[in-house]
Amino acid sequence: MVAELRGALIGCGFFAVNQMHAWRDIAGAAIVAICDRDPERLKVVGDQFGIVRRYVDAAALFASESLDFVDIATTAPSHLPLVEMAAQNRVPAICQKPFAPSLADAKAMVKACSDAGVALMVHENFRWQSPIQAVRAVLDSGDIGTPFFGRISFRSAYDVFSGQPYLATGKRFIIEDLGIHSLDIARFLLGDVSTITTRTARINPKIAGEDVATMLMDHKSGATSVVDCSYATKLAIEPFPQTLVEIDGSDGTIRLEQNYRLSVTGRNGTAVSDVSPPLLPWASRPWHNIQESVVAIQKHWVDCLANGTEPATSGADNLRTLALVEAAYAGAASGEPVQLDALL
Ligand code: NAD
Ligand code: 89Y
Repeated sequence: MVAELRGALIGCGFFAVNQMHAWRDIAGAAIVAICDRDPERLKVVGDQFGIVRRYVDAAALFASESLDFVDIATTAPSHLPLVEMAAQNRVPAICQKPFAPSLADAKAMVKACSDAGVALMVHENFRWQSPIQAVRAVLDSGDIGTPFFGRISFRSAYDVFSGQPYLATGKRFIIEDLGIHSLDIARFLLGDVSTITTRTARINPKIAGEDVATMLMDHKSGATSVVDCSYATKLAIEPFPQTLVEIDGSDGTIRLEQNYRLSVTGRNGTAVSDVSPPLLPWASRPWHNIQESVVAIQKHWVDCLANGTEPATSGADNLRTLALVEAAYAGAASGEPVQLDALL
């Protein structure tokens, strides 16, 4: 029998609870220690998941534990020091999104892990949602031919501030927090981007950052996409946290619509299917779509460590998604299109 990988979780906040549930579902890895600088969060998560080895200081965690990986679930400002600490201790690391507050920090993390010869994966989980994987599978089947247009859309009025109050206070909001997933999905479905043009707005007067963003992208493949996201869109049926997708190809179309309805028109006519994610035993609606993707990406990490392969959302890959975020903010400020290659 292959020994279980010994992991530690750093950051026991709002979202980390999903990661802890997911680790319990995954064979081949277990969380043996946890760390949070807030003793209350350490106790809540430690008690809930029966983890006795607890640390308020990440340096003490690395000094005392023998680890096969660390799962960093803190917010972005702490990612650089924590990933660098993992690299210094030769421990492979998963790092939550947004990878970093700046592309320079992200590049430093990629370099630190590469120099240390340890794997680094960004927990960019939205592309692992089963409805998004279903869209990718249709593209791979060739049924709609060559894609020339895409729309990745996330529009909602869900109150994300009650669970994540820090989202209301930062100068940057929707592109960095949520649009980052949509931009990554656009890359996943249509490939890398050469140019992005962005418009933003703040509709909710109680928050500091932008809550609406519309981005037009030129993909290197020749396809054009629109990535639009909003937390100021009040709809008859609240779709949170569904990403809707439209792709037009030379031979047909894909539509991922509300309620996980997938409609594919291809060479052989139209097929409609329900691609709803399963409701895992520990999951709760409407978060179950995201929760299932957490299991999928963490399984992928375990497979990559076992096989020595690079994660799909490695640190190096995620530089291209984070560059889109930086370019979107720069373009929103200037009103001009921004070239991506100059940033990378
Ligand atoms: P949170 O503030 O609830 O939790 C973060 C925790 O990290 C806190 O308990 C804090 O005390 C701890 N922490 C911060 N710095 C630390 C350090 N240096 N050492 C030890 N502990 C430290 O935040 P959250 O809402 O759980 O979000 C965490 C991250 O997860 C964010 O980057 C957020 O964008 C991301 N997130 C991802 C998804 C997703 O689907 N991938 C969903 C929600 C949130
Ligand atoms: O933080 C965000 C994320 O990554 O997914 C949804 C979210 O929790 C709120 O926008």
